[in-house]
Amino acid sequence: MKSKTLFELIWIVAVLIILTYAAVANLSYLSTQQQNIANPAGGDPPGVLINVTGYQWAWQFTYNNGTVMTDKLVLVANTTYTIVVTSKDVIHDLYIPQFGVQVYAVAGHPNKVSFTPNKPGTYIMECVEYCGEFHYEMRGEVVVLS
Ligand SMILES: [Cu+2]
Repeated sequence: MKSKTLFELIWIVAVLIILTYAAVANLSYLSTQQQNIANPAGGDPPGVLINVTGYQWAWQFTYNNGTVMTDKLVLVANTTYTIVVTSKDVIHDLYIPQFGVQVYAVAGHPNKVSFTPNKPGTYIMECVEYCGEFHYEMRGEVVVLS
């Protein structure tokens, strides 16, 4: 065997060892990271549950007591809420900038986010994922009562 061929074989084996190590390390790490941040592991979601459905082109908020509101979310200050966000059609993205809340609305994949508003007032919310002709109408207000 020529030394050039031997060198190439060693080089190929070394690269294969490095790539195999990287693949195994990545896969074992990823297997521990299956939940995303919006769906923390374990336990009941904290606070009051509100179901949120995005559709072309509005947001619908359904409270525990059956009350349904469109493009308006009314909350009470210093209460913890968990919103469960989904979509009836295309992907939307609920954004409440002053709360630091942004969550994708994906049909068949409810995403949860918990937050506790602590300052009464009126805030804006909007869809920040282009979702069709009247995307710009998917905006509303969040009213936080004292
Ligand atoms: Cu939208």
